[in-house]
Amino acid sequence: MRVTALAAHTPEAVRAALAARGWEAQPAWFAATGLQPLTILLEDLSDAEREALVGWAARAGADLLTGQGWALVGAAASRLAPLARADRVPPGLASLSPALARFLAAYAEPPRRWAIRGGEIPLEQPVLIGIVNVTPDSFSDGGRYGTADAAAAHGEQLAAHGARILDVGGESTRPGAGVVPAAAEQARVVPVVRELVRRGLPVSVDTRKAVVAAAALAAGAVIVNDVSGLAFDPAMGETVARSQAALVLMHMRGTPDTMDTLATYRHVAAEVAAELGAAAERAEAAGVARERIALDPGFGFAKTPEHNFRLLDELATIVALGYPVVVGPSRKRFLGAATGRPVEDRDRATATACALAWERGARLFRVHDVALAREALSVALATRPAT
Ligand code: PMM
Repeated sequence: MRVTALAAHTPEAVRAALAARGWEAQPAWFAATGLQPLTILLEDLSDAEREALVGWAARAGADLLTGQGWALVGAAASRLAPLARADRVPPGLASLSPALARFLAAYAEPPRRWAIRGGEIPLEQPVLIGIVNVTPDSFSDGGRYGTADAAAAHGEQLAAHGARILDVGGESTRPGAGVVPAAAEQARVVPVVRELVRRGLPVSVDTRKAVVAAAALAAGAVIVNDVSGLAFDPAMGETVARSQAALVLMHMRGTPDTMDTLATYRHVAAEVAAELGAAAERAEAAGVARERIALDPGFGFAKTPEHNFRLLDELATIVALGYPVVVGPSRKRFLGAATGRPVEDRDRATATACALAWERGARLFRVHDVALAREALSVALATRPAT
């Protein structure tokens, strides 16, 4: 007998093994995704639910680790599936079904498109978002583009390097930064948005303020990138909903002024996922359509280097929420912590982080050096096409 261990971190190895043995493409794919090992963390369980879970796991042959109010369930996706069906779920576990059904649906069918104002962005290939900062004090490129024309020319160059979207920001969000008055931020951002739109380029506006977002949208922006995840300005959700723009909800805690003191997590990936899930619910309650929302773990915002690396490695937990995932590791301090490189020499580390994030399910990449990230992502794409 010959024994070969297959790679288990994607369904691909099983699919290929079945295809090599004569299985048709579609059944091979279904069988491979069904065999995929999944682990889910259940919290806020009652004693009765925990007992019902122990009984089910013993019958289903699932692995279970459990403590007061929580359980970790490990099983093949096909074994977990009955728990997600109202007609198949064992008595006592009904409250589990809706959330598990949402997760399994997103796992089986990840979003293939992101709806933006006036169109959509396919997610089969990495989507590069080029950074156009028009701030005098951003941590890596502050003060570089003094006029709208210079900033727009830079944006055009990023587009030539492969940026699908240009993200224009007029307020530095580096640690400790204060709030820029809305009028000043608007005066920085709007002329650049207008100029990029005139050149035919899709623009995202990086702002926490509804009035700035509204002005940028009026100038032709199609996406709002809110680093506060709708927590800063109560009017933001409705402003985005009314315009039918797309919305990036980034995770942070507090404000750039206070965030470093709030980098306290017991389990960073699970907590960030829960907080982003709540932000998405707020956005949907304000009227933003689900297919217009993308989520971003917010590298560097209220996170230590260790938190950022845990989050990067466990990005699949954010992806499992079922929205397109954006990452913005570009030139950030945690990459310096790993490489010893200063801020102006972190583009290779950024490109590597992007490739790792693609592998874990991120689809959009907000970077300064588009050409380098694109090159790294083309290798990641060739290794692991989007499924
Ligand atoms: N990082 C910064 C600003 N805006 N937006 C999103 N969606 N994700 C990020 O990680 C992010 C962001 C700070 O970096 P910069 O000063 O280089 O723009």
